[in-house]
Amino acid sequence: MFSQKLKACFFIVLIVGLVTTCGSPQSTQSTSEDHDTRMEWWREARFGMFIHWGLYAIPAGEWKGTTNHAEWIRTTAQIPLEEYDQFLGQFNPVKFDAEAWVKMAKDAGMKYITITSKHHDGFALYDSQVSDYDVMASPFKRDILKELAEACRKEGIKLCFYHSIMDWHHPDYLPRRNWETNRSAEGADFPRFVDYMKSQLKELLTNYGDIGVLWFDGEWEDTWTHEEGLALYDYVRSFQSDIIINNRVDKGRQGMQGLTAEGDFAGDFGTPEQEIPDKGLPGIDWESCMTMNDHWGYNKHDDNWKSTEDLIQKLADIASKGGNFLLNIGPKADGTFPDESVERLKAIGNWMDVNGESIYGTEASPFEHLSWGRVTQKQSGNETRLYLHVFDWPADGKLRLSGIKNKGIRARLLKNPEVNLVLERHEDALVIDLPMDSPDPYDAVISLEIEGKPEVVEPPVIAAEDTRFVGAVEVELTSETTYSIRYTLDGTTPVAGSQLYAGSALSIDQTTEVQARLFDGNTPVSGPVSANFIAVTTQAAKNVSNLKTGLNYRYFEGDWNQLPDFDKLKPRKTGNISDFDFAPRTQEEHFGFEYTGYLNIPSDGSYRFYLSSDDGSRLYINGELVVDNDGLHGMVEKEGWVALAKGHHSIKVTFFEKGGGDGLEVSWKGPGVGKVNVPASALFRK
Ligand code: FHN
Repeated sequence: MFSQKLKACFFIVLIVGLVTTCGSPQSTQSTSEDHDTRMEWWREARFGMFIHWGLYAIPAGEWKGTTNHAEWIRTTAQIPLEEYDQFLGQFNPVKFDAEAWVKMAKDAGMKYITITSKHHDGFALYDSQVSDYDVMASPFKRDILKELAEACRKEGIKLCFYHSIMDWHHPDYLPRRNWETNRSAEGADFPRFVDYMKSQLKELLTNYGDIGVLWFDGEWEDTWTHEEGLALYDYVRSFQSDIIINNRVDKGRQGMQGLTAEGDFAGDFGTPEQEIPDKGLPGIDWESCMTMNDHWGYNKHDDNWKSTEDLIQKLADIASKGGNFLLNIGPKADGTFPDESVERLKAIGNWMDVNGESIYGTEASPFEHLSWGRVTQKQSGNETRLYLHVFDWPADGKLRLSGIKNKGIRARLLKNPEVNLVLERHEDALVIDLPMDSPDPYDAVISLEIEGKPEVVEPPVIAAEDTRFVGAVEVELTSETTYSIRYTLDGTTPVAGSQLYAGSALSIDQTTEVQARLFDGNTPVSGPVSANFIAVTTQAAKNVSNLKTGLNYRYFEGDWNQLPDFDKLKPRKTGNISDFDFAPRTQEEHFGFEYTGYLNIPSDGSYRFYLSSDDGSRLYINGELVVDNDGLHGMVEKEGWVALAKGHHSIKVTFFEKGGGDGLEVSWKGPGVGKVNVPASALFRK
């Protein structure tokens, strides 16, 4: 009847998403047993501190009046090497206290610290015998990593190193920055750079004791190859066989979502950056790294701090998907942590003091989705302890854990563990009576012990082309189980007497809330799932004629941190182009485009549009903003929708690139059209 490994997913199937296929992020030599053994402490830890610190803390994000820089400042402000090296003579963090740093991490509940031994600027935070671009060449003259290693050993915290492959200082590193026109690459020898990098890694792996993780970065440039990545992985492990290495040692990382592509790519875990995977990926180790504000390195102007609530809920969300959370601190030039970081670390530590067991050593939730929060779990003998992370406290004091078949044994608040809460079964759910007020403003955790391993029955899936429709929409109800599906169209919860789904799609022609639920005969065995379908009317097509193929474009150059108002700028170039292409650009960074024209819509319907860009972009239809993907970021996708009548509609796409990678993809999905890039054949101009 029900196979535990088969679970219907609780979501509306709107598009056939790209399923991230992950290679087994293994080493080139290790077996899965070796991998599991090495990962044990890391999987137990779940929570670590990232530290981005170096010469860039001195300008603190500001350069000649621009204030949105950080650890990339040498590139984003295009500072010539000799000018940047002035910071070497100024680096003197007299308030640096390794013990205090490690205590703050430990008190926050963090089990490891990953610090930049060398970031892209090439400056080494330790005493390197193979470089004079290190902390010993600064007025500080103390081996920061040595002091941290001592303090970590004393406090039982794992010390880990972030090491950048990309190096903007070493003469042998290639490529040069494209704006460094006066810094010749004459004589540069990349293999000699690789030897230098390996010499520094040997220093880091032989002079600072056991290192937990080598966290590589800066692997994306073409000079670094898959073959080098495989070799570097084995090289590092030749010094410390138990060390863990992230997937940025090689070339398998898939952008900012960070997981490892299919193939023989080296790396022990995936590295989503500034984001959290939609759901856990069984058997895949991954760690989300995030800033507390918007910068990795210290920026004195950046006040966009994530709240303590947000950070604690992110920690719970990540753990509920089986991942680790690497939360960043960008220390100031004097060696202290920003006050706002200290404040958040303390608050997180207070929460971890009570609830740490719901994070450490837990595994991903057996539930696909819960409206009130997240779940983590730990097996203990033939029982399971489920940790219910309640973000939204139920107004009626009744917490429902739907679709669970197991017998409930005991429920207690971690904040008040000596009190057993009333635990009852009601139909498909275990229901826990809670006090009227939540004991924690951010995430109150309930420990629920159940018999055996979790047996969960996910609700049916409500599948449709879109939740908005013109005319009518076909809605299918599916489940991977063989339970029967009952549904309602009036927003009420399905009961034994509700309509039985006969297997053919429901045709909905007005705004309707559909609810569906699984039944074993007359007994509900899953919770309900609901979806709102909204009837919309189309925007009329434009009355245009004599159109030509392609788009008009205006090309701009400038240094922006968000999309500028291009109407207030003078374009460097204008013309027409077949589609959203960067061909007219004359430089790799600091440029922008505005594309305008008409989009030919094949049939009346509700259309979703998607923008994937690095950096920011926006899409307008008939003058209305439909997708807003503005900002400084990697290739991130945003979407929007609009109902359009068959015919031509005006389209405008704006884009800017600041620095680093760049890209722009404009795609759409509509009646009978799966998600595809907008074809040039649909683009027209006057
Ligand atoms: O370019 C770096 C950036 O400075 C920072 O170190 C982040 C943290 O993972 N990694 C790279 C951007 O993806």
